[in-house]
Amino acid sequence: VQSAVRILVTGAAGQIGYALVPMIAKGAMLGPDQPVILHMLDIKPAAEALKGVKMELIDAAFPLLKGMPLNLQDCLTMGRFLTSYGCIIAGVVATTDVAEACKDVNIAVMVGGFPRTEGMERKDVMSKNVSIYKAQASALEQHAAPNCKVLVVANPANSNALILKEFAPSIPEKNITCLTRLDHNRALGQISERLNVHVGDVKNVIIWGNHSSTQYPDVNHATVMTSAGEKPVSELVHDDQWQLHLLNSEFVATVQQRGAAIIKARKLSSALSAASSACDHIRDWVLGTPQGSWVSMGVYSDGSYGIQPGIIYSFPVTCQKGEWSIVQGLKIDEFSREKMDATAKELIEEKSLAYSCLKG
Ligand code: NAX
Repeated sequence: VQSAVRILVTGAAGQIGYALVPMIAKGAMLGPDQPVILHMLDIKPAAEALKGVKMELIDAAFPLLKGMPLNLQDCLTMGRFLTSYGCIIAGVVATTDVAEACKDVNIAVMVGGFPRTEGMERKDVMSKNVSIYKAQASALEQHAAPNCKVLVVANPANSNALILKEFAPSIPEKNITCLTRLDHNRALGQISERLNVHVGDVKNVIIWGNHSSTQYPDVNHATVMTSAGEKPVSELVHDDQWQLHLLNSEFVATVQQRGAAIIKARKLSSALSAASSACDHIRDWVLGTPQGSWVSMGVYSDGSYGIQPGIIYSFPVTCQKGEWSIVQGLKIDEFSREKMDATAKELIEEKSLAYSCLKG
């Protein structure tokens, strides 16, 4: 048996958490053979709901959560379960204590946050989340395993990740990322639907910038595998009613507004697709992207493509041996340049808002 990986999910009693933890336990994040110890954190008012999630995880009898003999200290911290063989095993920590939740975690998926409710100003939401992410950064800094990989899902995702980076200086900046993979997957899904091709045959869309409505979903480099070989999406849409110019208008707007469309239809925000994308993000980061394809991740800008360093910006990346690298040398046309700069500008503004919230 491989040694277990500890995965923290914050906001685990929420709707994304509820969809995410079973996916992790079934192997969607790290593969079907990797045992995991799930650390689930939520706040005190959600403690009962969190307990319920833990009960369901036990009831689902997921093999990856079980069968791991641990040392006595682990068992005492995490509660005890008896296997049919009578040995002590443990696989789930459910807690409202942030230090306990962060203890020795190898991967942290930060879903918990303060939601924007009706009538709330942007600054108020930012202020609430900045303080949550400052506190959780310190807890990860003190208690997580060295080289812990962090994925921030909670909004404003890019700025929350930036605050986390600032207040967890011992975690390498390359280890702190935010989720734009849902937007990436939405773009793949749109192309697949519109061109009537298998989504697995579409690749290399890009989400540039912020996980907000200023994001720029870019299909200029996207391709589809056809019976005649790999074809650029732009070439294929010529033969379709979905005209090329729509790629720069309707397609961009559909992807940017997809979250709002889900809320309108479901009366709740995206949960299963967000959870599944979080698994995709970590899986590709840890296990690598397939040869010739890239994915979108919110990462700390190093100045690539003229994007100001010091913000967390979504770029196309490839991953190998647990490290991401920004895909270099892509041709950027004038239209794209404008969109990429507009979303960077929004992130720079968000950064100064976040810092003004920190000062109080
Ligand atoms: P829910 O409100 O259902 O769940 C959030 C959970 O976080 C709740 O259980 C709450 O008690 C908990 N929480 C609040 N403060 C906490 C803290 N300090 N520590 C630990 N837990 C805390 O929201 P849900 O629909 O699950 O969405 C979670 C977050 O993901 C939201 O911020 C949402 O905006 C964001 N999203 C981000 C996406 C992305 O692609 N980056 C897409 C989906 C989603 O909208």
